[in-house]
Amino acid sequence: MKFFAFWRSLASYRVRIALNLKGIAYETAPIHLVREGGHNRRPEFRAINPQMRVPVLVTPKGDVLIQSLAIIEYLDEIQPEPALLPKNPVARAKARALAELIACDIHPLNNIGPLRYLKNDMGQEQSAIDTWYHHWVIAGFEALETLMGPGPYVCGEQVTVADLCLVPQVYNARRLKVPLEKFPKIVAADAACQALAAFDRARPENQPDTE
Ligand SMILES: N[C@@H](CCC(=O)N[C@@H](CS)C(=O)NCC(=O)O)C(=O)O
Repeated sequence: MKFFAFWRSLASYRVRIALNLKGIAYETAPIHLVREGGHNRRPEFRAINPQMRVPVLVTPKGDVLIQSLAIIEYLDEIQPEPALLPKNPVARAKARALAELIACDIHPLNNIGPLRYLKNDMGQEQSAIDTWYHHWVIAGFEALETLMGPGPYVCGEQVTVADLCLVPQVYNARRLKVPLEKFPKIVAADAACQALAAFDRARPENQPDTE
């Protein structure tokens, strides 16, 4: 598999964890999201993903897959073990809900493209952008912390797609200095995941394009 990604992209990080958990071999093709306005905006990458975002996974047959949650479900279907969704339909819906809380409701508000737009096109000061970032992460984490059970992982005993979304989001929150003391369950689930080799290998600092 060929994996277009950026070392500190949260959506790429989610898919890397899934690839590692499943033991699926892949080759990273780094796409720098910052240099020269973002290499994701170059015509050659736009031809691969018209959305100009990472991650993109290209299968051995040449199918081009975008959107981290769709890619993770694809990986779960071609390589069912270890399962990233519980078997029980209600538990499945809950795992998907917590994954989406992070991936659909927190992450898009603090993604590099929208933040760059706030700064460059809307003339916002960096301090206002930082306030915006913290506000949406904290609002999402407050809800998540309330919804989470006792652990050790986001949805209990099984590592699910929700953990694949949580760990990158916590990494980013720490990088941007969001205080996490109010979120003991989130911090504990992150630590439980980090203890697993598949999560460790997926860390941004362990990637070939890390800086
Ligand atoms: N919903 C998408 C989000 C993908 C996404 O926004 N990726 C970011 C990096 S985490 C990106 O490529 N941003 C480039 C930009 O916004 O210009 C997914 O889950 O794959």
